Amino acid sequence: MSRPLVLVLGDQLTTTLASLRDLPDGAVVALCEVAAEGRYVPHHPQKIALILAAMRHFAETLRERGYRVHYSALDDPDNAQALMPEAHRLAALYACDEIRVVRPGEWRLWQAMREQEHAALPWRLLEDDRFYTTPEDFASWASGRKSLRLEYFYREQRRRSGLLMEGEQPAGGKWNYDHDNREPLPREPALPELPRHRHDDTTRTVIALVAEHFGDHFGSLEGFHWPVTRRQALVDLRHFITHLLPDFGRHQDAISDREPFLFHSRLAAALNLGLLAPREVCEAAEREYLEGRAPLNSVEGFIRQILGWREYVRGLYWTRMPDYKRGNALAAHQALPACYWSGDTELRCLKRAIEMTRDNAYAHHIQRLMVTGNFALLCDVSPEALCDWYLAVYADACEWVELPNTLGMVLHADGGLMGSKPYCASGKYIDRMSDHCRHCRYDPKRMTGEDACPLNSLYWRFLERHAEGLSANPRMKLIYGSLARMNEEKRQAIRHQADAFLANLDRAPAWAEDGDEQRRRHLAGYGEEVV
Ligand code: FAD
Ligand code: DLZ
Repeated sequence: MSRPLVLVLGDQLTTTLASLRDLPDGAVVALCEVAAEGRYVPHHPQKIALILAAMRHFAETLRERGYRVHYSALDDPDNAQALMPEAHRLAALYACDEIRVVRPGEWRLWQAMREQEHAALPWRLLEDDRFYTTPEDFASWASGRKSLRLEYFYREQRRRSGLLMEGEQPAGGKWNYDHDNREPLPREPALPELPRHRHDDTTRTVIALVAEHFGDHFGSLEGFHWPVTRRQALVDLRHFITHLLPDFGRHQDAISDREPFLFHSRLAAALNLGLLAPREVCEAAEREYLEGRAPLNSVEGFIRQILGWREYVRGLYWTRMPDYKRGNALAAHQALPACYWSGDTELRCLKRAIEMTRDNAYAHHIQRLMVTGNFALLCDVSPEALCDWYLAVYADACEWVELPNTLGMVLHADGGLMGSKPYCASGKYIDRMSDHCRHCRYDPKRMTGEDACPLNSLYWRFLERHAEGLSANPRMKLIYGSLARMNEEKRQAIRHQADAFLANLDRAPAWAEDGDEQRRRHLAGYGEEVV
């Protein structure tokens, strides 16, 4: 009989995980804290603390259920400090004859593990069945289609899952209620207190450990409030469903200068680590509609994010990697602005999104897409630099979901595979959807001059720069019509304004330059040249 070492990764904390089923006697389950995973991008300390605290609590749960568990703590003297070497060390220690692991959330690890499938100590890779779809399901949906738009995938998902379906028809007669979901916020939105989770000894120890080892990374540990056990994650789910879901839809696109979370669920981290299952979250939301406690526009909008977007980006990731990561359709090559690490900018919207990110390891979707994302798009930030930032700074960041959102949705660097047009916006958009401009030194109505919002001139510069590739796009016809009607004098003034802003923009040094070995291996994993 075989004696497997079952490696459970930091984002696989689910008791029904495929690799934990039907284990032979003598199997050893290993969870490994390793420095390499904390450093290959400079993860936010709250993200690292969340993962390590959740791993330690999960190991306890497994022990209580009778599994034989080996836990490699970060400060164990024998720890090899990288996932695969540590798994090999433990396999030798327990005389295991294979290593089993569920498909990891990053192509770099999956590829490295696949290369070991026929090694003397073979790695057996199992499919991750915690999603509604497997990469294989996505590939067969995508096969032969000209367009891979979310909307069609989502309808198929609704039919397959039966969620919000009335026989063959979508509940309420429409698939999508986004039209009702664009309300700005009232001046004083009534938001309930967030659940605060008690920090037990395990969590406190981890927070101190992270402060010691990763305290130099961007981000504060102070406001750590993430759920680190399934029980705590269920408290957050219940809080969202009861207090926030009814208003989730109508304020989904709003941005506040003061409130970081608004009516968003903050459940992505718990979902991505495996503390919650997408099915239970979607079904809990559906129940609120069926029992008359939440309106359809909110429930449909929320379910679409999980059943639609989350599954869709994962399908894209696994069927398009590793080429996907090399996409740079708009030929953007600039470094990240330094303010992404410091928050030091006079653009109020950008400053607040970065400060909220620093304090909470969180920003909601519209801040990611339309504030930090839009600014980076307009400043020609390279996909690599921007993706590394997003992967580092959010508690929920995992490459399978981060990369398509950043490279595809924000930067349009996949050439329009994911979105039919770039989400570029001027100051007018921020003014309409937020209260930032009231607190900003710039005027969103002005295009040029000292007080003009930089987003305005950058926006038109972006459109001019990409006219050849974008002006024929039917969804951009209107805006290119406006550009064509602008006289040359005005266009030139806007160009000067934008160029002057960009010339003075402080750019951060690429952190690959520090020679960090993990980072070099990470790049090498994607076939990039390492110099
Ligand atoms: P809610 O607004 O409450 O949404 C509910 C759930 O739907 C989320 O918890 C999440 O699981 C899912 N969801 C919503 N939007 C998306 C989306 N576009 N793609 C996939 N799932 C979605 N999400 C991550 O989970 N990890 C990431 O690394 C990540 N990186 C992103 C990077 C960029 C540039 C952008 C624009 C979006 C990114 N997203 C990512 C998607 C989305 O912004 C986050 O899922 C969301 O903000 C998390 O907050 P929440 O749980 O309060 O979400
Ligand atoms: C993100 C992360 C961090 C910071 N640390 C660990 C760790 O010490 N051990 C571990 O198993 N996983 C960690 N992770 C999550 C992994 O990076 C993640 O499992 C892979 O990137 C694949 O998704």
